Amino acid sequence: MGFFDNHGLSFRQKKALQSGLDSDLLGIEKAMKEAKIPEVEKEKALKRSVTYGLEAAPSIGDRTISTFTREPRPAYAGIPTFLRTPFLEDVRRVGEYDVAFMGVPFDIGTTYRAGTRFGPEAIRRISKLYTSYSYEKGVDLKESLKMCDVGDVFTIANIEKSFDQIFKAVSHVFSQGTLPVMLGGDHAIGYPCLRAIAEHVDGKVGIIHMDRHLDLQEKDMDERMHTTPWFHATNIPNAPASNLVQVGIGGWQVPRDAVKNVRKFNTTVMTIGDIERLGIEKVAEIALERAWKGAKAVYLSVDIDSFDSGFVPGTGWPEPGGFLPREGLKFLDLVAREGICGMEVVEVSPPYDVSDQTALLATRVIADVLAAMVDAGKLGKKFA
Ligand SMILES: [Mn+2]
Repeated sequence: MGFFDNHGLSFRQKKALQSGLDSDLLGIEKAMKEAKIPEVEKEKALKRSVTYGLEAAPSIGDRTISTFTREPRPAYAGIPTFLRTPFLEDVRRVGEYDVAFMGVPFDIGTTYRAGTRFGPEAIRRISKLYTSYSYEKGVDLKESLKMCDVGDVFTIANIEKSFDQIFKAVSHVFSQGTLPVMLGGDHAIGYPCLRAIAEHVDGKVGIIHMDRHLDLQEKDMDERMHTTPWFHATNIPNAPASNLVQVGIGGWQVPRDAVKNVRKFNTTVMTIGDIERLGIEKVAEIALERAWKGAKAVYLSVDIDSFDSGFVPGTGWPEPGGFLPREGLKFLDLVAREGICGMEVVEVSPPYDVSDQTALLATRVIADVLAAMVDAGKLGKKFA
C-alpha cells in the first residue's frame, strides 16, 4: 500500500492538478464544450421514432428503441439519405431549410473511368456511419441546422440537357435562401451549378476549387466534358477568372491547353509545392483574399481527386501526391469559416472504390465544411 500511495496515485494526481495541462488540451476543451450543445432535436427524434415506429417488444430494456427503425439507429439499418436528414419530397418547401443536399448522378462528362453516376448513392450510404456531432469541431449539425435531402436531379443522357436540369435544380434551391450542397457526379456539373448561383447573386461570385487538375479547357473531345467547367463558368460576367482560385493542382494529368488558359485568364493556381512552402494557413489566406476580392459570395468546388490517390481509389483520374486528408480538411475548415454560398463534391466513382474510402472522405468534406460554417456563425438561421 505504501508504494502505491507514494508513487502511483499521488504521482498522477499531483501531476494532473499541478501542471494545468488538461486545460491546454483541445481534447478536454471540446469535451467541456459538448456540455453546452443542446440535445433538443435528438430528444424529438427519439420521441417521433417510438410514436411512428411503435414501442419496442417488452423484452427490450431501452425504451427509446422502437420496433421499426426511425431515428438514425442502428447505422446498418434505415433508408440512406445524406447524414440521415429527412427526405424532402415536396421540393417547393426547400426554403424552410438552411441546407439542402442534392445528388447529381452524372458521369457522361468523364474522359476515362466513369461511374460517378453512382457517387450520390455511395456517399449517402456511407454517410450513415456519421452522427451529426463532431468532437473536434464541437458542433452538432442537427442541433444547429435545419437540413434536408432533396434527392437527385433527373439527369439525361445528354450533357447539355443535363446542364439545364442541374441549373434549374440548383437555381431553385439557392433562390429560396437555402445552401445547396451537391453530391456529384463528375466535374462537368461545376459549370451549371455555378451558373445557377451566379444568376441570383447581385455582384461577383468567387470560386475556390480544390483539384489535381485545372479543368480549364474550352472543350474536350468536342464536348463540355469534366475537364472544362471553369472555362465556361468564368465566362459568366459576374464570375470572373480573376476570382478563381485553384488549389492542389499538379502531377502528370494536366493538359497543356489548360495551362495556357491559366496565363490567358490570369487565374490563381497553387500547387502542393506551394502548400509545402507556405503552409496550409497561408495558402488558405491567399485563396480567401483572391476569391473574395470584390466578391459578394464564394462557391466551393471540391474534386475528391485533389486528395492523394492513396486515399481516394474511387475516382476517375487518380493522381499521387495530392492533399493529405488532414491537410485538405484543414484548408476546407479555414475557407469555410468565411462562409460559402454553395458547394459541390465531385468525382466519387464507387465502382473503383475500396471499402467506401473515397465516398467516406466526400462525406467528411461536407460535414466538416458545414460544421466550420456553424462554428463561425455563418450558417443556421432558420431554426426557430
Ligand atoms: Mn480532378
